[in-house]
Amino acid sequence: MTEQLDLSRMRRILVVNSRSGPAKLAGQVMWGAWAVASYLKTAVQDADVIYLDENNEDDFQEKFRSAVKDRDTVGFSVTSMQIKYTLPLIRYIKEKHPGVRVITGGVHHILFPEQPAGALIDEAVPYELPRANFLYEFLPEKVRGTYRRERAQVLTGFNCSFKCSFCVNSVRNCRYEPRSIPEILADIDYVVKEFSPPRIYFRDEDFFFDIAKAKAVIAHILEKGYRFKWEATSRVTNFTELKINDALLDEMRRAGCVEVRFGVESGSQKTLNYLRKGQTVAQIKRAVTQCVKYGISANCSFITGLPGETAADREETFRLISELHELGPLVVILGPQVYRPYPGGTIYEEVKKYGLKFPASFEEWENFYDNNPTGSVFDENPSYPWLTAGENKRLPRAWEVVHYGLNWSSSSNPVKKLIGFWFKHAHWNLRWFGGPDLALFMFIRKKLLRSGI
Ligand code: B12
Ligand code: SF4
Repeated sequence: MTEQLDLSRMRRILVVNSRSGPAKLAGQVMWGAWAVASYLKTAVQDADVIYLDENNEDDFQEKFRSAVKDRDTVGFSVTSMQIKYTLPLIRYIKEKHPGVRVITGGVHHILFPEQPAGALIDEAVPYELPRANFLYEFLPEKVRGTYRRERAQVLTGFNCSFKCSFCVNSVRNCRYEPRSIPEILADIDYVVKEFSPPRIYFRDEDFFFDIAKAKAVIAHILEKGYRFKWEATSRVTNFTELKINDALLDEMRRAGCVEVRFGVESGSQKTLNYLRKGQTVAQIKRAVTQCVKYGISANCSFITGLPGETAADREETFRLISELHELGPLVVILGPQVYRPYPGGTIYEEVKKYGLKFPASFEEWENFYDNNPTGSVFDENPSYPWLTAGENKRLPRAWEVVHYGLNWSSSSNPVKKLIGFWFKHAHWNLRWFGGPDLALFMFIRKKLLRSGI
């Protein structure tokens, strides 16, 4: 297989990123599709490239139908959850404009290179395209608004060198690839000048993996006197004397760092080893404590409901959550989310042995997530064979108790604090992930969120 896309037959190109679920992810940056549009615009001679992201367009269908009319090639970026929304667009092209060449690429094909793409697709690309600079002309207006009002994003690195057993990166068999420092600094300068964002998220699987790059970014922010706040993701193992030591933490704080995100995952060393996280509970505690010492928020995400995880392992996770929460309001807990067997990682192979069936061709994925909770951010009603009926029912409620109990109990808003106090003492401390009060609260909460309150 040659890992090179034939660019000679394309010039008038449309790059499409469909939605991935009933709700659009408005304001989110779709890096894969943006990377593809930027690359094709740079690499194809005299290219005329249109970029459409359904998440960020109000009248997407009309725009899509109008754009496709005079294109020679349409490229779709697809994760598995997008297939349901991508296939109808492809069918429309094949019906109305059969001469247009349809190419699909993205994470789904990288994860399932052997699966037949079907007759509707002219070429399925199971590898990464080379990456050019991200061209801001393709950034949708809705995303620009988010950059101005809330938070901009700057991509500082691709992929990851670790091989955690639940993570897609272990399947991609990739290595960490930092973007070059001049490219990153130029991006920061551009974003500041163009959007004056109050906050920047440095998107990277591990911003501090390449510590020279992280230090260059921090020095640049200080030197330029930029006032934006920023956040980044780190492995807890970076918090050592040689990497993120006290001196660097002090600089990070002075440079506006307000949040570090950690994939803590579990408080059980046995589970951490099973996940091949390459981190210890002691390292987790040290990293979070160090952030708090320097006034930086530590966002800690957790996972539960894994095959082989016992009640005792789970209790160790719950105890670690409590212990970190007690470090104060700078500690924010995300989850514990119930493990979702997205394709990828060695655990995915393991769960298939429990009898979970996954589609065998591109088109079979179309309706796979309709009655399957694994596609949603928080699983509402899983029925995993490795969990008991009670666990399947209660564990998905744990994050609600943690968020509206522990996190809200640290809030400065008196109403949230009161609600937090209730769920912390009446539910979390008793490990009670259910009850009519929680159901009623979540019902009201969802209604309010839907109406934008
Ligand atoms: C950042 C990120 C996000 C961001 C941005 C997503 C995006 N589409 O760019 C946000 C927060 C919005 C997000 C949301 C979601 N994400 Co996400 N996300 C990631 C993450 C961590 C990195 C992706 C990234 O930015 N890579 C950098 C870009 C440049 O690389 P790339 O996307 O792979 O694109 C390259 C190639 O794939 C190829 N390519 C891509 N598109 C195309 C198209 C054509 C035509 C061609 C030829 C080539 C090609 O060339 C590109 C350049 O080299 C990955 C994990 C990972 N390491 O992949 C998960 C991941 C992609 N996300 C995942 C999921 C499940 C989701 C959500 C469904 C979560 C949810 N329930 O809401 C949504 C849906 C996203 C969507 N596409 O609509 C899964 C997808 C699993 C799967 N089977 O497909 C992943 C793999 C994580 C995981 N392990 O579960 N995500
Ligand atoms: S979970 Fe984090 S550290 Fe592990 S492979 Fe994935 S991105 Fe890398």
